[in-house]
Amino acid sequence: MPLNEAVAERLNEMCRLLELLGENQFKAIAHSRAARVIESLPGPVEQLDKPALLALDGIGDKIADKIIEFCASAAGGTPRIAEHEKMLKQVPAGLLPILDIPGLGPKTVRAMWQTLGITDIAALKKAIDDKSLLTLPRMGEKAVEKIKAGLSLGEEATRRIALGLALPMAERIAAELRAIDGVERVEIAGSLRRGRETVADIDLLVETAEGRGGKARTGKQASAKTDQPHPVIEKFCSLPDVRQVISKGPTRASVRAVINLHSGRWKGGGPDEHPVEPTMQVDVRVLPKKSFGAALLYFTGSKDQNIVLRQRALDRNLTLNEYGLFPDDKEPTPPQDRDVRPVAGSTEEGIYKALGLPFIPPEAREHAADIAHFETSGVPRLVELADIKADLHAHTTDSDGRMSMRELVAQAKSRGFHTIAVTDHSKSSAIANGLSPERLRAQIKAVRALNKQLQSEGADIRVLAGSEVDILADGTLDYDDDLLQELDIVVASPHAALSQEPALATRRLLRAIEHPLVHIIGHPTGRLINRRAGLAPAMDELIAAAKQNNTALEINAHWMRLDLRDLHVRAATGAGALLAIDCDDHDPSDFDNLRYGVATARRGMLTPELCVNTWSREKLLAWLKSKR
Ligand code: DGT
Ligand code: CA
Ligand code: ZN
Repeated sequence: MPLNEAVAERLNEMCRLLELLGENQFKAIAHSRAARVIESLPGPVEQLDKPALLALDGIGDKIADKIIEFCASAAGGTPRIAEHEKMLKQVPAGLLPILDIPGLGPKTVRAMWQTLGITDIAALKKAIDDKSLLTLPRMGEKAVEKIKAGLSLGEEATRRIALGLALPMAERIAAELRAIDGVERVEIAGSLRRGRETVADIDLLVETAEGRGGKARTGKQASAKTDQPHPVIEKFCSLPDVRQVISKGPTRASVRAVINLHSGRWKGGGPDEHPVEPTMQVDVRVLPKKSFGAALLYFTGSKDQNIVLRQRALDRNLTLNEYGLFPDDKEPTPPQDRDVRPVAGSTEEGIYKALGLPFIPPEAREHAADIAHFETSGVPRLVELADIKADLHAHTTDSDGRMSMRELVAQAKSRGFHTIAVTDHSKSSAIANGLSPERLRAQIKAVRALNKQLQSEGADIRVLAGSEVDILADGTLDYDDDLLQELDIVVASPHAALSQEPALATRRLLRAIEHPLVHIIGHPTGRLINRRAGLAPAMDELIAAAKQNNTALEINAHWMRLDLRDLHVRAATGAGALLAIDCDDHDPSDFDNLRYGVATARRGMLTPELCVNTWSREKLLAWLKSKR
């Protein structure tokens, strides 16, 4: 593996150390610039000699020497840069994570260290609590609040990875596992299968052909110390994306593997903002067919529902574990080790059935108390990807999108939609090239013309003239009513003033919900996962108003947003309010985020009836018209 990433990582760390040591700022910046240059090199950095390095834009004499020092020592097994090691000795190790806290710059961290002796996060928290942090120059209550918010966001960001980063990564690894000889089936389990907005790790289950080591390796035999790792486990541990093997046993392994960051809007969701190559934990377990369903059920969780299921089994004189559902004969040794014939085990459906329960979709497996409810009332028919027939929030090149109106229509059509709304930004969103009233009027004309043309082409898709109009801080909208009235659809969204007081936020959003010309409230809180908390309005009041005014609340499907979040969707569906699942498309690939929105909707128990995107075109247009 080329050393480019390792070199870049080391240079970035040197930049941070230089900043902490209060050295010349230009020297620090030179290191991070060099890191970027090395990162984007097309070939291995270790093959470049000094003249070749110096020929690169952004690499000077001293840094070139350090890169050569690093590569030469790497060849001997321990890559090192003497100056880096010298600096490491001068800086307490606990300071580097403090530098990772969003909103904390090296100057402040250095001041904390030098004047208050803060050398790790625990000490920083203490200084916040006992208010000694306030004694630093330029450190007021506001700044401390910001650090506190950054601390909790930063902790969350290093702990849990966004769904939209973890799922593609899990799918990639699953595909690599499926290609291994003897692998019959691979499934994603854990919180990822339940569609949580963030996950701590990736849990994968692999079914191998019976007789190829599958049967003999479950249960007690597997724990025998002499047992060698299953060939699939060995292959998994040596996949190219694996950076570290945490543990490896006969039928299971834990590794850290590389997270592929997205290149589009919002690259990361936390870990990408760190210069170090981001990785996350992946757990793999190898199983035989006969217990695959039991393992899938167990490792999908949630833990809370597992506990209820196990108790239900005991109440029926059965034992449920990750190997199967067995008759409970009260023997001390686990039934799977005595070859007791299971009641069920190869499928989840079989186990639910034997426990007298309907099949519970993974997204509905979060809360323990729901099981009793599903038993008596059944599981509602939750919205599915295939139900979605319209996207009602999309941008074009007229504002900050990357698609023309034509391209937008082509994307929508290819996904089987009957309707697509053009909702570019309004004038206050200046950085997003929001439309002036004149430009919007011209766009409305263009939409009408495009519809005529599509009709003459016989294309079965309708384009709606719309806007994503800013909800200003006081709850008024960014266009006059007579202009809004001309639009087929109005999505009203908050974009600025997102740290406003909850009471103000509630009033602001209520005004927009009650506005007679508004159809949908776009990303109602404006939060960004792991990055920005967003508004914290009284959600029950918003939901009640949305229901009363027939206004839909959006589940923005972008994995950085998922706004409304699952719990609020659940409250909204419980109250019978309308919801929209929209991709807020800026780029063709944004349409692919729909599945994250649908997962969030399902976690919120959303049924097709309450989801405007599933309606027929006639029903959808009638609703839109009702607000004109
Ligand atoms: P995460 O990883 O924090 O995003 O959430 P999960 O739910 O994926 O949790 P994880 O990876 O620790 O465990 C995967 C599943 O395994 C979990 O959903 C339920 C099951 N499980 C893990 N530990 C226990 C346990 O102590 N008791 C029971 N009943 N089930 C457990
Ligand atoms: Ca997990
Ligand atoms: Zn927006």
